[in-house]
Amino acid sequence: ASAQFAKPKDAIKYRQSALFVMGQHFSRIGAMANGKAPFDAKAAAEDADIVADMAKLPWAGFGAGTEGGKAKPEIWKEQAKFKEHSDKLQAETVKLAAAAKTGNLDTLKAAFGSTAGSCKACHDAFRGR
Ligand code: ASC
Repeated sequence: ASAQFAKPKDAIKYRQSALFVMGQHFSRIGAMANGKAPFDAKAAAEDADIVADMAKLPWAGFGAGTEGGKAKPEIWKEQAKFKEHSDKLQAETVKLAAAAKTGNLDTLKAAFGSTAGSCKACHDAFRGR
């Protein structure tokens, strides 16, 4: 997988960039879900589609020999577990995008909560500082 990148640093920058863009759009949904921003169903649906698209990308940036950044070395030692987390996130973001399309704030809140739970579970296991 790292062969897709010219240098390990590029893989690290790629995964961090995908996660950053995903986080920006996920946070906008979070602000609506938590009542810190007015609920705009159209914007939430657009944000959620971007989150679901971005959620597909970071994993290619965690190939062999790309240890570094905030990623814990455990990622490369527990690859099945890491993949479970990344698969779970992708499944949750597909549900988030569907929830956002209903235009119902309570539905969106529930999907936001379970998606955030999958972000957190992986961060707790595999993100250092
Ligand atoms: C976010 C974000 C995360 C998750 C995580 C959930 O909005 O950027 O990484 O939610 O904080 O606990």
